[in-house]
Amino acid sequence: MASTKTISFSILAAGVIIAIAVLFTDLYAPKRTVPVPPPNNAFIQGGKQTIEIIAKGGFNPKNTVAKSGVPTTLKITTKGTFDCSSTVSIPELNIVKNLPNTGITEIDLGTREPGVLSGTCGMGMYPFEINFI
Ligand SMILES: [Cu+2]
Repeated sequence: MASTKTISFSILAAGVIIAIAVLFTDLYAPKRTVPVPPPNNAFIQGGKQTIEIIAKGGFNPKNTVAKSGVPTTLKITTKGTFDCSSTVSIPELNIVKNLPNTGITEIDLGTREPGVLSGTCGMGMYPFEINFI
């Protein structure tokens, strides 16, 4: 009977150790390396609109709602971006731009009519959209 108790205790101890290990793994997990854009990534200041997008493993946020009829600059931030989202393509504006691996690139979008402006990475596999309303 003593051995049954010992086994039960061993199982319990193992469970506790696993639980602690899981907890610590979570606590010490590497922090997110992809920078997070502000919740509202399109803002107007002094009559001009700025849209902020982060390019790294795609474009974030993928969908932006912005105002039409306002001169607009697209501000793309790269941070250690070595994938193909370091090239941005906006076909409607005939824009293909190589971004620095780390830095900020401003692209003048002009004053847009209502509608969706689409962009992609250099290879066309990471899409993003700006919906001008
Ligand atoms: Cu791509």
